[in-house]
Amino acid sequence: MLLHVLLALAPIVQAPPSRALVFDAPAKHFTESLPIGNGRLGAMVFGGVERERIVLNESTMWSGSKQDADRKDAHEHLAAIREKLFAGDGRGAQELLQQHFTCAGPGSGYGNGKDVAFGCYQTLGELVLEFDAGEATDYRRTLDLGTAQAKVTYTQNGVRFEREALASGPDQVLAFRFTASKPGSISLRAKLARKESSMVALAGRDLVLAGELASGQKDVHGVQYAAGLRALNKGGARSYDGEFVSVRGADEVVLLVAARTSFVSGSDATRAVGDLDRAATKSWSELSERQATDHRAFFDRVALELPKGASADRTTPERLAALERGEEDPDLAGLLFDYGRYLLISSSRPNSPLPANLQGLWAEEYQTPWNGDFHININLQMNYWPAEVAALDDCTEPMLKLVEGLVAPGRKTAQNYYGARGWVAHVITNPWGFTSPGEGADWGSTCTGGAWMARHLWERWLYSRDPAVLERIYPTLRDAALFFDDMLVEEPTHHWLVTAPSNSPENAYLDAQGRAVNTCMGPTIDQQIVRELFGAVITASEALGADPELRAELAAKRARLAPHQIGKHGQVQEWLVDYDEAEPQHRHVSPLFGLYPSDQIDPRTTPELARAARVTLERRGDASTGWSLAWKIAFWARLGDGDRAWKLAKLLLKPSSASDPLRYHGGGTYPNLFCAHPPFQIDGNFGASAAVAEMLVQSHGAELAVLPALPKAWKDGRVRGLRARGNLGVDLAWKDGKLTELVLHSPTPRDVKVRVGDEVRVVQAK
Ligand code: FUC
Repeated sequence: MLLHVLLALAPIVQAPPSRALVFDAPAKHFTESLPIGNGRLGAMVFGGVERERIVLNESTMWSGSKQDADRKDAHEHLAAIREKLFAGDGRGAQELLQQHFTCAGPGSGYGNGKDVAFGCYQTLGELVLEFDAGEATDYRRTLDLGTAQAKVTYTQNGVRFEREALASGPDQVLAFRFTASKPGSISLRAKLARKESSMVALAGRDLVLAGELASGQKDVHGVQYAAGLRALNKGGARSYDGEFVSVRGADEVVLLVAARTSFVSGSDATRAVGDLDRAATKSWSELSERQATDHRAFFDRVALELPKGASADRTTPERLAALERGEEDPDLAGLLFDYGRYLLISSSRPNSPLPANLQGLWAEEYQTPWNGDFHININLQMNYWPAEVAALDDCTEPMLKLVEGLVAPGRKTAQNYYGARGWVAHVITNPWGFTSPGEGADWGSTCTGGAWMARHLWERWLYSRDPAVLERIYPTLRDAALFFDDMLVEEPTHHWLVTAPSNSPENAYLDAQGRAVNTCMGPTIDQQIVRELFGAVITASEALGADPELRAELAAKRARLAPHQIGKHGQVQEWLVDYDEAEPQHRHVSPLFGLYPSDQIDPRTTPELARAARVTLERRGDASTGWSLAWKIAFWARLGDGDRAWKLAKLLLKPSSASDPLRYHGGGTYPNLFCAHPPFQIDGNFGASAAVAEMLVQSHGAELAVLPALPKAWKDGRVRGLRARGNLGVDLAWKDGKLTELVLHSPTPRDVKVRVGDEVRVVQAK
C-alpha cells in the first residue's frame, strides 16, 4: 500500500507558538506562583501588589553530608534471606531484611531527613518586597515560556507599574526590574530572609544573607551558602535600614540577587558578590537579552502546535477549569509539553551542579517533601524522560554526572550487601552519593535503581550515535551489569535467574496467608531492567571490541533470566509467582516498565504481552497520583491508543488546589501547572512532556512510528524539532488526523523505515 505523504522538500518553517502562563491575580500559594530558573538559581514570583514574596532557590542548598550508611555485615545475612525466599516465606525474608539488610542509621529519616546525614533540599530563602499601599486595577501576571521572563503589571493611583523577573544563565543572577509610566513613582523596601541558619549583614552596598546548613554528623561542616542583594536605582534616593534596602521616588529600580554555596567550591560570599559586580556592569536590556537568547537556544529547538479551544486566551486557571467542564482545548497539552521543556531547561542545564530534583529546583520548604531528593525507583528517571526526544540531550549532563558519581560508593554497597562486583544503588540517593538500601525494607530494597538510571546513559548513545558518548558510558554500564552478573541467583522452581532480595517498587503482594508482603525475588521490573542492561552492555562491548568473555557470560545469563509471564487475570505478572496485589490500583505500574520506557512489550513484536499490558492498565484503573498519570499516558501512547492517552492527560490536567482540601486528593495540576502528586512533585510535568512526544513520534523499534497515538480531538497540528533514536530530527504536520508533511533530518543522508498507521515506507533523511 502506498503511503499518502507529501514529503516536503524544504524543512517545515514554523514560528514557535507563543505560550504563556497567565493570571489576573497575585499568587496566594506557592503553587500559583511563577517559576524561573537558570539551572542553578531559581525563583518563584508571587506578584503581590503591596507585599511581594519571591521564593529563592539554589540547587545545591542541601543539608546533610557524605556518610557511610552501609551495614558492613549485611552480606552475611544474604544466604538466609534467600533461603526464606526460596521456601516461599517472603514475610520471614522481609523481617530479616528489616533487621540486617536496610541502611545503617536513620537513612532518609522516612522523608524527614533535614537534620540527619542524608539531608534535605531546602529553600535559599525569600526576597521580600514592600511597596506603597493602594488599590490595584488591571492586574496581570504572566510567564512567557519563550523568553523565560515573568511579568507583573497593574495600575495604581493612575500610574501603570511593571515588574519583570528573570534568571540569567550567562550572568548567573536573578534580576528584577521595576518601572512605571510616570517618572519618580518607584518606591520599595527589599530584604533577603531565611528562617533557619542565617544571618544578614550589610557588606559594602549589598545585603548579604549567609549561613551553614546542618550536616547531620558531629564535627562535620554542612553546606555554607551566601546570597547577596544589590539595588540599582535610576533617580530617587537609596538608603539602608537594618535588614532592608529602601529606594524612594525612583524612575526605575533593578534588584540583583546572586547566591553561591560551598557545595561546588568555597568562599561563597566573595563569589556571590563577584556575580553581583559583574551583572551590575550591564544595562537591563543587555541582561535581559543575554538571558533570553541563552534560553531560546534551548527552548526554540522544538515547536508544537495543536488546535486551540475556545478558552485559549483566558487565564491559565480558567483554561484548566474549562477543560474539566469538558471544553476541548488540545493546545493545553501543547502548553504542558512546552512547560515540561521549560522546567527542564530552567532546572537542569549542561553546567548545573545537580540534576532536577523532586521539585526541579523550586522549593519553599526547609523540610521539603521526601527531602526533595533523587528517588530512583522512577522519579529521577521520569524527570529526564523528555530530554532526548525534546532535543534537550545536553540538559541530561548533571544527571549523567550524578549517576557516574554513584559508581564509587555503589561499589562498596555491592560488596557490603551482596559480596558482588560492580556497583548498585537502591531507591533513594542524594548529592552525597547515598547508595545503601532505604531504612524501610518495605520500600527501600529495590536493587535496580542504579541500573534503571544507567539506561539513560544508554539512551544518550541510542539517540546521539556519538562514539565519544559510547566510550564515556561503557564503564558505568558494564559495572552496573557486573553487579547483576554476580548477584543473580537461580530460583528453585523454574531454575531461572532472578534478583533476590528485591521489591516491585513500593507495591506489596498478598502471600498464601493473605498478608501483604513487599520482599520478593525476581519482580518483573527487575528482570526487565537487567535484560535491557545486559543487552546494552553486550551491544556496546561488541561495538567497542571490549570484554569478549564478559559479553559471552552476560549473553548466557540473559537467556536464563525469568521471562515475562501472563497472570491469572490476563495481566503482565508483577511477581515471579502470580500473587495478587495488596493494592491493585497501586501508583507504580512496574511490570509495564517493559512497555515504557523500555520496549520489551510492544503491540507489533509481542502482541500477546501488549494485550496483557492493557489488562494491567485496566486493573490499575485510570486515576492516580500525578507522575503515575503521566506514566499511563505514555503507556497508552505505546499501545497506540491516542484517545485514551488524551483522556488520561485530561485527568492529569484536572485542577488541583493546595488551599482547598477538597481538591487536594489525587493527582492533577496546580494553577501554575506544577504537577500535583499531591503535593507538588515535578516528575509528572516531565513525564507529561515525554508522553505527549510519544503520542506524536516513537523510535524504539525497527521503524520510526509517526503519529502512532494521535487523539481524534488533535485534528490538525504540526511539530518541528523532535528527536528520534539514530540521530534523527523529525518535523511533521497533519490535517484531519492524516499526516501531510514529514521531513527527517540526519547528518548524513540515509533511508529510514517509517510507519504511519498500517503502512510502512522508506523515507530518506537528509
Ligand atoms: C516514590 C513514589 C512516591 C513518591 C516518592 C517521592 O517512592 O512511590 O509516590 O513519588 O517517590
